[in-house]
Amino acid sequence: MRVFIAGIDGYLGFPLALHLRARGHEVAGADLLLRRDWVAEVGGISALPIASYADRLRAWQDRFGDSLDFRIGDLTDYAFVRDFFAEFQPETVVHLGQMPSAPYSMMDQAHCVWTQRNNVVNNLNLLWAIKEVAPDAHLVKLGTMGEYGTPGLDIPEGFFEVEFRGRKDRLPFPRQAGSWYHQSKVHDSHNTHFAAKIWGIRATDIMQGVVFGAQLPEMDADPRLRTRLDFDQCFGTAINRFCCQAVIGHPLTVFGLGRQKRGFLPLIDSVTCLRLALENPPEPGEYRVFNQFENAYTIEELAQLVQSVANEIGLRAPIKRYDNPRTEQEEHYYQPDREHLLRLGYQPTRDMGAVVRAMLLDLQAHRERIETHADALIPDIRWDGERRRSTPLGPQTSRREAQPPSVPPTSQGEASTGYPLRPDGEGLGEGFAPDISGES
Ligand code: USQ
Repeated sequence: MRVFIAGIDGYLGFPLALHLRARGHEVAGADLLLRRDWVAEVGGISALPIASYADRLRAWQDRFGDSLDFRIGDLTDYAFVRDFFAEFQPETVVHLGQMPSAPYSMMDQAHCVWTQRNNVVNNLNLLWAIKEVAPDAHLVKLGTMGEYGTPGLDIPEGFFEVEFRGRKDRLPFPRQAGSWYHQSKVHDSHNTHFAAKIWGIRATDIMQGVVFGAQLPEMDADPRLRTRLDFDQCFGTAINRFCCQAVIGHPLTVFGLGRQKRGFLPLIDSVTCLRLALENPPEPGEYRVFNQFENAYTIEELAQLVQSVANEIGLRAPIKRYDNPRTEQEEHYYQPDREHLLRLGYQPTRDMGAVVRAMLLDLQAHRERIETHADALIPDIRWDGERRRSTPLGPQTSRREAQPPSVPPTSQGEASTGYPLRPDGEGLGEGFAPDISGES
């Protein structure tokens, strides 16, 4: 199958390209390499070294014996997208080419507007290019579980039956996104659904949970084929950040109560699910929604998982609660469905601990990259628009209420959460010293 990947240089895009090519698909893709710039803009760096764009192309040639049609271009430039599609004639378009960070979009007016303009316009361009030059192509659009928010109801896959004043209908499940970035994905969902309706486009909208890890068998042969792994406040996601924190002895930064629940999945599950979606396309005009995650966990559970695996390999990994820079529910009902992908053959990775372990072992060889950018770990972008660094919460306090999370003692027998890192509760930014003995 000819597959076009928008965002082919990204955390998911490049691994997906490798995974598909290794299974015989023909792959092409576009990227403006912006992720590399954004991470630098917020003071971060990929914890695992990644090859340049040119080196990735050389590694691809060495690995597969053919060249990858990977073009640097802007998806908001319609002529670029349309001409590429006209030439390549994709049978599937996988859209991973968007600004993916909630905090980045919350930074200020310019970052909010840029995020929405970029994401909404580039999705519209892909829809128009499919309509105009590749009308039979299937769009696999990366949305996010965050589109649904955290309602007090079970979350179906996109649609639900509603009864209102004696009448019933099947309607899109309400979207209650929690950031300007997540809102951009909601707009995309509406636009994609509409395009399927009016033009007969085939579309799969993937409500993906939080991806973690950087392991994929196809990347093992050559370090130039590796994907990135970020840990900064914007582009590092929870488990990846916790693992990077653990290898440098930084406390795992649980925001607020830590009882926020989200769907999570390892990288390998993400690329496997995307492949299953594209190998099983919907009918023309069908817009379907897949919820894509391995399972739902609280942040506190994940911090504990990282801590216990880290302890097994000799890392301390204390857990610490920080005042939450986000406006989000810290304790809530969360019960999303994920049946569609299981029906297509998805077998979720069950051993999350093994993925965390592999990540920690990998990261240990690159700890100096994290240490030298440790300033990017503590968030200062706040949902209320202020820029102020989060500070550790004292015992039994949170912005919302009392109960500290029930975290078991670490292997050293210390209480592992709920106490300021330093007696004055300060630091962790410029003054952060990784080796803080006796404190958790
Ligand atoms: N969190 C912490 N400590 C941290 C980082 C995060 O407690 O150091 C908490 C956050 O407060 C939040 C949860 O962990 O409650 C998830 O945050 P995250 O940064 O891991 O992920 P999020 O901002 O939700 O966004 C990520 C990706 C985004 C994707 C989304 C899927 O960056 O592209 O759309 O996960 S989902 O979360 O299902 O919406």
